[in-house]
Parts: sequence; structure tokens; C-alpha cells
Amino acid sequence: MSKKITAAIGAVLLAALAACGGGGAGAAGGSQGDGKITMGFSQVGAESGWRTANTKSVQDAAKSAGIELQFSDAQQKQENQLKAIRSFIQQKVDVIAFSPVVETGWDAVLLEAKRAGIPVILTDRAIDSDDTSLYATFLGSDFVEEGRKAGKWLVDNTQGAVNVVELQGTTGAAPAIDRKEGFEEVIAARPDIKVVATQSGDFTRAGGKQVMEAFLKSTPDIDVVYAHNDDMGLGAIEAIKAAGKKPGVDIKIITVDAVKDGMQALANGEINFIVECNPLLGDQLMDLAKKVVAGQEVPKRVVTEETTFTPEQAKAALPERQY
Ligand code: GZL
Repeated sequence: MSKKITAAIGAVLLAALAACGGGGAGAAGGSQGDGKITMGFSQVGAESGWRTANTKSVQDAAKSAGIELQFSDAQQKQENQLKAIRSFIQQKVDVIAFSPVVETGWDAVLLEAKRAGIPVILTDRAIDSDDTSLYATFLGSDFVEEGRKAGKWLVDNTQGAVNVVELQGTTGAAPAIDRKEGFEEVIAARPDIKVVATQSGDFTRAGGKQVMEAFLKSTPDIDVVYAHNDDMGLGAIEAIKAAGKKPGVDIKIITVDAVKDGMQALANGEINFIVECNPLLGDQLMDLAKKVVAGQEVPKRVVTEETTFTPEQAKAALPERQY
């Protein structure tokens, strides 16, 4: 075949590739045609200190990675996330990342992204889907393990009958489902530890306070509060104080996250134990995004490092705490 025809076919193929835009495995990124990767990011909302820290981490990391970020705050509504993801598909972004507010209801929109050739990264929260081809990878915590750590502290630090009230996170959210599962798995070793009441406070301080006020009225002899995040634990502290009891003493409190306000309450002895959930996912997310857009293989699940804190450890950690 003459050199001229080969060159012409090559040029046509290149033009076709450039015209199809959009991301997709193997694309060099740069859906704007400038080589710069564009990421559509749908965030759950701004419901907690953890979420604020997570948003800042993603935005700062996108800037340092030179990734153009289209950021959308869903105000904790799944329909807003679905709308945002469809808009990212319309815009032909190179990659979509999102923290699914709840585990279910994502297959259809993720199939649309897949058909558009746009890779999806799940960050922070996971989805419950049989079709794991709908996303390139999940980056976040092992929430079941976080629940186990909370349960282990309770088993190791109490004796005899213990009545627990549980402030659950957002109904249907992966951290709420899994933190409950892990906690129950471990306390099963102590049949005298009983969860006597459990209800969602939606991961907010106001929600935690409201539910705790109701528990204090309806449930006699509460020994421990297990709150799925610091913010609901801080709301519970307000309700416990208003009822004339001492948080951390009359009623012990275990929370998850380890954001600054929670760590301060822990250092003050109003919370007794915190299981860390690391919100600083931004840099890892941008690194994964670059690999995925370039069509490189990435692990299906990337679990973040995190620890636990006692009051003494909180006092030592607070001065350097980033969030
Ligand atoms: C956990 C994250 C949870 C936090 C809450 O990774 O999804 O949502 O624990 C936040 O503080 O609202």
C-alpha cells in the first residue's frame, strides 16, 4: 500500500480519535483537547467535619496534580448525584469519581458512563452491585473493620451488663451498614452487652442530638453511646449534658472519624474512644485517576491506613492534626 494512502488513513484515524473526545481506558486524557485530564467529582454533601476535610483534600490534590476538577455537592441526595454524573457524561469528562451517598441505585447511570467510555472511581463509600465492571476501583476505608475496632474497645473496657444505644449513619450508606455489622460481630462475644436502641442520625450533629434526646427519654439505664461518626457523638454530648448527666463518665461514648472537634472532646474526656476514618484521600485519588485514564491496571480496591485514639493519644495528636 502506497505511503500516501497509509499516511492518509493514519490521519483519518487520529482525527476520529480526537473527535470522539471523552475519556476511557487508553485515552491520554485531555477531553478538552489540551492534554489536561478533566475529572467530574460528585461529593455526598457537607454533612460533617469529615466531609469538609475530604472535600478540601480532593480539591487541593486536583490542583497539585494539574487535574481540572468539575466539583458537585449533592446535599446528601442521591438524585443530585445521578444528575451530576449524567452531566459529567454529557461534558465528556476523562474520568468520573464519586462517593455514593447510599449503596444501591447506581447500575443504570454507571452503565451509561461505561458506554460513553468514561472510567469511574468510587471514593470513600462503596456501592452494592453485582457488576464490578461498572467501576475501575474503590478507594476508601474498611468500615466493617472500623466497627470491629469500636466493638473491641467496648468488650475490653467493660464488665457485666452493658446497655448500648447506637446512632447510625445515613440509612443505606456503606459506612452505616458496615460499621453496624463489624460492631455487632465483635460484641457478640459478650451476650451481656446489648444494643437496646438504634436509629439513624444521618451523620449530622443535629441528627445525633435529636436522636439522643429521644433515647434519653425512652430508654432507661443507658451505659454507652456508639455513634457512627464524631458529629453525631458531639450532638449526643449536648443532649446528655442537657439531661444533667456527664458524657464520658455517666454515659461512655465511642465514635468513628477522629476529626478535630471529636479529638478535642476525646482529650477532654467527654468521648472515651475514637476509631479513625481517614478523609485525606485526594492525592491517592488523583494518582489512581491518572493511571485509569492512561489505561493502566489498578487494584480493584485500595484501602486506606487508619488507627484508633484514646484520650491520652488524642492529647498528643491534636497539635499536629491536619483536620
Ligand atoms: C466515611 C464517610 C462518613 C463519615 C461521616 O468514610 O463516608 O460520612 O464517617 C461522613 O462523618 O458524613
